[in-house]
Amino acid sequence: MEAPGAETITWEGKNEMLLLTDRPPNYETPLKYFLLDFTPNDVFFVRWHLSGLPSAINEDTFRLRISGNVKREMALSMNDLETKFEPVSLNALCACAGNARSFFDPRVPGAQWKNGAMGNARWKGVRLRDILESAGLRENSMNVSFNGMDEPPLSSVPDFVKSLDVRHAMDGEVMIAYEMNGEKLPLLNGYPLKLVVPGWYATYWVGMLNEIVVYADTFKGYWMDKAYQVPKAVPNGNESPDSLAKKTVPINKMDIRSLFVSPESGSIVKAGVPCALQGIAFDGGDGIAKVELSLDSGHSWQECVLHQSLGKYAWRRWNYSFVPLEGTYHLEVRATGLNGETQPVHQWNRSGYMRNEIETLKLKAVH
Ligand SMILES: Nc1nc2c(c(=O)[nH]1)N[C@H]1C(S)=C(S)[C@@H](COP(=O)(O)O)O[C@H]1N2
Ligand SMILES: [Mo]
Repeated sequence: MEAPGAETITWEGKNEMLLLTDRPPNYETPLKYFLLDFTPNDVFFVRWHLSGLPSAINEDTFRLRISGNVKREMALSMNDLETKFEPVSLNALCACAGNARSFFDPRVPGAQWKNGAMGNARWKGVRLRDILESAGLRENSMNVSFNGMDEPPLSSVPDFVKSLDVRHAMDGEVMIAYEMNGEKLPLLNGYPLKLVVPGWYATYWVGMLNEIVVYADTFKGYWMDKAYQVPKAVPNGNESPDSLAKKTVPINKMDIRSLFVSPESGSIVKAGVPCALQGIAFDGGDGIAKVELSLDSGHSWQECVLHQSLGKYAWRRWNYSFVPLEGTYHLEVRATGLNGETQPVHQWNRSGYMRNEIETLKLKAVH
């Protein structure tokens, strides 16, 4: 397997990203950008499943269509969305379910992401609820599906369509974003519209969104029923390679995770001089209670300093300073949520999803 991140590319307003694949475009954000509260659009990770992407979209003729089990079918222009509905803003982390997949042991197939398949952004748009209310949901509605303008390269490949339960779609938090960090979305991040599903993995954040369909029954499709499945009712999507879970469910809320951002693992630091460790932590929206660091491979833990919250669906930065003695360090970091959840010491699943095993950072301190 080719090592990910071997090459850097610039394309369509993107800058200095790590290239995983070219067609479809899959680019990873270099870790150093996670020292910022918000991930700049020009280095925000890119993940597409299908290579049939439009190379340009005309904002004047673009329409978002709402159909199916509704009283009034609608075709909304960008101007309709920006002027006829109340604008809302939200800080939220968009994290690929397969982020950090390359660290699973034994290795699993799929895009070999390191930690850069995520980004924190300020999203602006309209509430999905407001759109569905104006279309008028019929009472027996069950599921709502979301489809973008990307297309399969071959008719044998299923189109990328995701769905949510109608109650989730109507919770007032799920939004249709037309801005990201104060600008229009980059084409490669789903211009002109991206579904924002706060606290849920990015597979639901359908980009280039142009079709919403309401169902009176359960939506069925490859990307809900076959792909993005995780072991049922098991914390952290855990299973064992030699006894795979028999029951699976569609992946959903993000589990709790913390990681090191700086310095990078393998760095050499100065003994006797304060070493500033920095990182981030996040969960599915219940909130981070504490982030702790261990200098002795998990025997004892010290609390890190949490930076100010950017909102419950955003990541939370943390830092910790210590004075290393000469020698080798295996540092560990773990987050605990307000809901009591914390990170596992070991974790694995066949598809490499929801990675949140406690991370180790190796440092060498020299005089
Ligand atoms: N239309 C469409 N939306 C999509 C996808 C896709 O392949 N097609 N991939 C999803 C996945 S798996 C992820 S991780 C996020 C990535 O969003 P980004 O490209 O803005 O980083 O988009 C989601 N939305
Ligand atoms: Mo993803």
